[in-house]
Amino acid sequence: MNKLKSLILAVTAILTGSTAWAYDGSCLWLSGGDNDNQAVITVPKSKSPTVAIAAEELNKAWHGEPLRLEIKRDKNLGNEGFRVYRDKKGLVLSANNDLGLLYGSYALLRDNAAGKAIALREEIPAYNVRVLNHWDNLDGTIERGYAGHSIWNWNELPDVVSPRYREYARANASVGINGVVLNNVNASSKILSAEYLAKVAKIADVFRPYGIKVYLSANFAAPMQLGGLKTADPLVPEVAAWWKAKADEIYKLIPDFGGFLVKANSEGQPGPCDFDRTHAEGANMMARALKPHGGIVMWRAFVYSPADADRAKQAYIEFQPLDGKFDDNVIVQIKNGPIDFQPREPYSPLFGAMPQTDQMVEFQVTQEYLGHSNHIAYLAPMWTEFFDYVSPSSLKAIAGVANVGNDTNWTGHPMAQANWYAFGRLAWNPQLSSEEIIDEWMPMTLNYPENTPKEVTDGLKKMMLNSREAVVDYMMPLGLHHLFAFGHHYGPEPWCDIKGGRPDWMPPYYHRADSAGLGFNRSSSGSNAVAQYPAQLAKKLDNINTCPEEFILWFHHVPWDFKMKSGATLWQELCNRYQSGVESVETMQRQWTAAKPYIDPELWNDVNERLMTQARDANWWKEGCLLYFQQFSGMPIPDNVTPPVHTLDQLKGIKLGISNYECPTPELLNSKR
Ligand code: BDP
Repeated sequence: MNKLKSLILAVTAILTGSTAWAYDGSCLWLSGGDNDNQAVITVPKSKSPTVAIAAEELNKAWHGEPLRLEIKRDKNLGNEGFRVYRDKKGLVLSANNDLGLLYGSYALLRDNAAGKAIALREEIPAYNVRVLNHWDNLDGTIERGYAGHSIWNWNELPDVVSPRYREYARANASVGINGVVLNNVNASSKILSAEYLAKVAKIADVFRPYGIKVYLSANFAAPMQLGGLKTADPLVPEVAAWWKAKADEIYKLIPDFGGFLVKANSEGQPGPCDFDRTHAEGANMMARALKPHGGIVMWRAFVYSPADADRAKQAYIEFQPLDGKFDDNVIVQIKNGPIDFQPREPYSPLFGAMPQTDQMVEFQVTQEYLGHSNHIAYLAPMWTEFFDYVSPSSLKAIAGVANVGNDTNWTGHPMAQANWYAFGRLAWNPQLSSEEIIDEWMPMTLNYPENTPKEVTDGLKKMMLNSREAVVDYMMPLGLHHLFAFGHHYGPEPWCDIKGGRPDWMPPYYHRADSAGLGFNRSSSGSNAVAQYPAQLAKKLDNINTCPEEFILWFHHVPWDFKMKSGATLWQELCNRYQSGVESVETMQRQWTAAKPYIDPELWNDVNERLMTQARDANWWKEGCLLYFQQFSGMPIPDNVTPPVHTLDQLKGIKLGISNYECPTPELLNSKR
């Protein structure tokens, strides 16, 4: 919808008292259905619900030439692929089945919306399982969710089925997501009760025509908690029988149920190790219950314990020896990095280290460690960086921890919708670049008029593309990690060292600052985590002079006066990076301001306010980290870096973090510059 059109709609709406036009972000990147240029759409006769959706979507928004949808056998296309071609009678979208036609329709509409010529092509998704993980609890809260409460209304279900479930399914299908784990990995067994399964079945019914399968997070101790058994030992026949009966019960209600996601023996969750069994024994027992129905187990490798020396090594130590021991319907689900969704981590060395085992990557779409829904952090650059190291073809599937809640605009920050979108697009095609994805998403979502000056749209693009690097710079540059305030993972607390707390939950465990330098020595003279990487890479990482600087403090304890590639000492470079992070946010603010005349005012104001918060927080991070580390470096803050206006004690006094940091005024900052 262009600007003129929105204006006309706005005026009409005011005159008629209708408010349907108003921007509220609920439509995401999708068309609200304002098609005034309908072309002829021909669909296959057997009009299944899926084909009906495809036709509905095309009728709503297709601006192109007449189009024929056809089911045609084509062995290249598999279950979900599609082909766009021309024959004598015109443009054709063909697929082996209805779902391929739906995906093809969304692809054509994307071309349309981006004003692109229709590309004749064949597309098949890179993975069969492209799944969002909801960390939604049954009481409606969301662990690490920043967009309101859960969209699943368990109290109303199964009697009341919210229309939002359909809208959610539509959004997912439009970007190629084909599976949803409904509940938190810290799972309540209750989700597997008959009462809840009836509710789950209703959601599955809504999802089905959109090609989306429902999965559930399963608590390993469910046979005890729900079934009243004395044990959940995977080798005890009654336990296996309980899971088998449970699987049979589920498939009676949900014939296309996807399977289970399991967090076992991690952060207090039960698991097979409680009974001296391995992860493989636990996973296989559950997988065998699902196997006759075609279901899978996604078994998480997110394990670590306070007893061991280096948390970054632990998943590898525990899982690598199990290579080849998992059944063929188990996929080991591994977070992209070895610690925990930090703004930048090297890839987890488990990838590629288990050639006989199916693996999948888990990305975090919700911004637990990247400014929640207050900061712009477009994450496609982080995920494509992962694919620079880990070949997409070495993976079996892909998962993303959802950033969706019941806020009207779904994701809290309007720009965080881009991360949901980008996750789906990369799950379908991991070869896409961050730029290609933003080129699709931006015009569809921000709805600026076609004649918006190029320097403005280029500015917006840069704002998005540089945003993740900005977060890295103002939070944790050069490979620093886990400097977060305890618990909420929002503000800086590099000093946090709660007496009696788990050391591996405290920032000093990770940054190791002392008078000699900064960083965790994971080289061969330290924890030797480098040795878990393939030999050539390990060698490069092991040497402080060849280790990429973005990871230098991840792998090395670097002397404060170490000469960085820029010629600056480590201390100077650290100061420069924090300063640069703060300045990047100021640039983002300018880019957003330049777009003001072209963006819906509600949307513009919302993002503008959040950018002010982001600018405040960037400064807070910079001040907190530099003042704290300065105690160890004993070096002055260089002249080119704006000196902090708070004292370390003032910053330490911010207990709740999120709201009571008083941002220095721009005048004060400028006077210091
Ligand atoms: C951490 C989160 C925690 C999750 C855990 C997980 O802080 O809330 O339960 O990961 O992935 O990032 O299991």
